[in-house]
Amino acid sequence: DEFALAADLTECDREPIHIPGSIQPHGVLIALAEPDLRPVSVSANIEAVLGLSPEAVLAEPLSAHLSADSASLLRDALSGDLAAANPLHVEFLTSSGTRTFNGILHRHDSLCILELEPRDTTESSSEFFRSVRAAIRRLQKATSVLMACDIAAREVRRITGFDRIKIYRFSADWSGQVIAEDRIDSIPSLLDFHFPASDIPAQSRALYTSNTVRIIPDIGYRPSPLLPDRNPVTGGPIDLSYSVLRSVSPIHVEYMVNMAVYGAMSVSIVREGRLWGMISCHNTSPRFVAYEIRQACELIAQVLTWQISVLEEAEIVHHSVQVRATQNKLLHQFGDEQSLHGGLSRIGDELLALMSASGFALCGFDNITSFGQTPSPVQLRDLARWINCTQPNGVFETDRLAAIYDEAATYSDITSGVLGIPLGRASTTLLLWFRPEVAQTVTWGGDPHKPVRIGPHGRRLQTRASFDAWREEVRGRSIPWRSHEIAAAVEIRDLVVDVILGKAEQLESANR
Ligand code: BLA
Repeated sequence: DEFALAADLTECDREPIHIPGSIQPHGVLIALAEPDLRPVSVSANIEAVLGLSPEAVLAEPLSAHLSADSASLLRDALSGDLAAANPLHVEFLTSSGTRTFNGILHRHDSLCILELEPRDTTESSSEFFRSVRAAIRRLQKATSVLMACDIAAREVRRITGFDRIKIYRFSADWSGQVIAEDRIDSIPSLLDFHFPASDIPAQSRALYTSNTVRIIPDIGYRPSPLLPDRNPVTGGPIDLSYSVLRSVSPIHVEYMVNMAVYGAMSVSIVREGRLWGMISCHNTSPRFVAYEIRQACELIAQVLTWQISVLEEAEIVHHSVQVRATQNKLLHQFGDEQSLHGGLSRIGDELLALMSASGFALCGFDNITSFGQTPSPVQLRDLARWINCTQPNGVFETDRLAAIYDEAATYSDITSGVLGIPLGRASTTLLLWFRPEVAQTVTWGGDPHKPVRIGPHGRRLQTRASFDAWREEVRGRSIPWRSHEIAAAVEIRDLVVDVILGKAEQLESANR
């Protein structure tokens, strides 16, 4: 059974979260077969919400329960651009009169799925539009990725009213970090908090890449089962990948309860088809936000994605300008400096800053220059010799040296990451940059002594335990070298070679 499978935390990736067989009960789900829109499955709570028994709904075409306008609205939506039609105002005829819902309609796996949610009528649409426009304007003023994320967090909080908004960013290995936050004072901060990839398992990330907004209005809900949970076209369970009411993994519910979060929403940030991050919203009490507001948040996430793309490009351009400046400085320094080692030492700070490195070394055959945090000269010589054997002539790059080079185990905290560039094809001289272990540079903001009630699935489902798991995972690992950084290191090497050649020519002509 699914729950037992989910309960084994080593199998997180295998929980089939897209076919839970149930929904969250703040709305009603009706699965319809085309072309006559005959209901084939309905959530059990339809009885409590609409006073209609599931059997009665399953017995007739849906139009029997809708106003004439709603029935034609539904037909029009299905023959046109479905996604653009949502939300549909659906009028349901019940024994106690007409009830209007936000109808959210999609087609998937040979079925039409209609989900009915409460409507929000508190704000006028022009007011709302103004508010969203203001958010987008502010976002467009951001001048860095972090600033854009800060603004997005603030604007999403303003529009939704959640207690705490976090922007998570995924790393290349799918672990993640909270990089921006906006919150009320009484809820703890999770800013800078890191978590392991397994906290948001692979199948969840895949789902969040295609279905980008989800809401859990009340963590304490009782799931409402689909009757029956069977897709008559495929013979399998009903696939809720694109549903807005899909029941949430019980494992994740426990995680939220352990965090004292009782209402949540999250919006994916998808950049070039890859999940870049998430806007995650928490509330200490249950909270529902209407579909229109979720759409606005989706729009904000979209604008944020564009801003991130533009600003990341700009950051790379800015970096290459800095590379150029460092090169010029290097050239200048060498004008009145006889030795390569001396010249490099003079621009040590730039060489480190440019590569976000903590140490640098130039390891020649019988001469080593180093500055910042590096292994000892003896260790450096051994390391250079080893790199020259393992990777002769090429760029050597790792974010976890000790995993491939045993000797580094004793100093892996300060030099988990190494970037090595040989001076030339026939040269054993190496330019080496070092980065520290990433866990060393991060501190945990939460209170480890705060008592927490441990749920049926144990301690692992707590932010503190999950932070510890992340620390274990990244032991001996640095922040990886990015391609534009490696390119910059190669450019610095090329310049160093030019300088050496220039000096050689000068010497030659002086000797002639
Ligand atoms: C989903 N886990 C998630 C989501 C987040 C996290 C953000 C997306 C759903 C949402 O928006 O709430 C993780 N949330 C965090 C973390 C923090 C946070 C780390 O606020 C820290 C501040 N989760 C686990 C383990 C498993 C697991 C060990 O920690 C594996 C069994 C599973 N997480 C899990 C699953 C989902 C999930 C299955 C998908 C939930 C769903 O959509 O049904």
